[in-house]
Amino acid sequence: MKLTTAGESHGKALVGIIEGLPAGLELDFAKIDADLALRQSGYGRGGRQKIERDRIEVLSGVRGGLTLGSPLAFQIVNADYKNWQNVMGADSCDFTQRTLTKVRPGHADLTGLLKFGQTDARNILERASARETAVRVAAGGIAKQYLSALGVQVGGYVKSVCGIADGAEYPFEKLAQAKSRPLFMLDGALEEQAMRLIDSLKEQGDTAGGVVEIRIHGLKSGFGSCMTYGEKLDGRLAGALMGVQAIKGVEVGLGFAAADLPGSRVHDEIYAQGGMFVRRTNNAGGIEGGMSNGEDIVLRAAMKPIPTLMRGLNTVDFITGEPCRAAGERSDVAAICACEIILEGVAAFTVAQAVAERLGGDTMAQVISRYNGL
Ligand code: EPS
Repeated sequence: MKLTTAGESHGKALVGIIEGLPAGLELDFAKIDADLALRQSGYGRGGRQKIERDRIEVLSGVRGGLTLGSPLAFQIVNADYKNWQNVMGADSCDFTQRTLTKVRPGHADLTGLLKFGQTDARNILERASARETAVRVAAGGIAKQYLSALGVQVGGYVKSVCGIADGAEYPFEKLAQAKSRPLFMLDGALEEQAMRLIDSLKEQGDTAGGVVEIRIHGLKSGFGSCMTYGEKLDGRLAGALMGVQAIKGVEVGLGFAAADLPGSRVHDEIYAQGGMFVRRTNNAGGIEGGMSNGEDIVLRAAMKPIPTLMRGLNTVDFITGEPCRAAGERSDVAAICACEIILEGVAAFTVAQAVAERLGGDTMAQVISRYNGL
């Protein structure tokens, strides 16, 4: 299973193509649109989300709600394109409009300009923009439905916003409640503090990041492999999550905390119970030897603060070489809720890939029967 994405932030549309889906997977597009709406939501988002109403429009690979086994192509139209046609038009455009040369520290602007031999960071930022993640949410929504047919669920919540951290652990069933909250946090008092912090950062023209926890629930053991490094499920998930804009760190299970503890307090002891192997803790985060072990897969990812600050950071104009403040037209103060739903989708797609590699299957019925036979 493979996903290709295309599209610029203010171009006509974002596009995705998924190859390798089996035939006969029933798709509920309303659920995918619900995830797309969640990506646009959350306290601290900026003006762009008032313009867009992201929806998946399937172009090929599905008939009457059932996949055909052919490449599934889809688009998410950029409503803002009508305001940018003269700047972003593929056939003709005005290169003197909406140029960006006051390169933003922390963004792709400067390194992208140097690498691709450009003079206007518009040619870099349009693709580097996190708007591309809408495609990964839609593809992740399809992967969630593939996994759901096998009884595997994906959930998550926001654990911290700019240092305001929830140290509690929650059962998987509780995580869904986060989606109806303003910052996808599960502790109301901490969430309130985080919202006030976002308010004050907004006043100061500043931005915030945070930490998100993602869980995969109900996956049988043995997905991924200990035999080759490229097949290790933890490596693949970490790589996929790190491939999302603004992610600077990923942990599995105890993660970095495991390095500070003796082995006796880290490794999940194994017991026999009713003819089954069971563990009473899940410090490994559901992955041992690069393979799922049947426990919840627990991933945490750190999102850096958004690099477009309305107050501007010190930088240098790429063309004049003069010191200046970095560009900042409109931006999100925090996009941690978007990050949560994006990472759910990316994790779901990565697990679906591992399932498809192990089980194959031309039809969804074959995939289900092979999974049930494990
Ligand atoms: C985004 C849309 C963009 C940014 C954001 C993600 O909107 P705008 O038209 O205001 O640039 O808000 O892009 C970035 C974070 C970035 O680094 O470029 C979206 O829909 O997610």
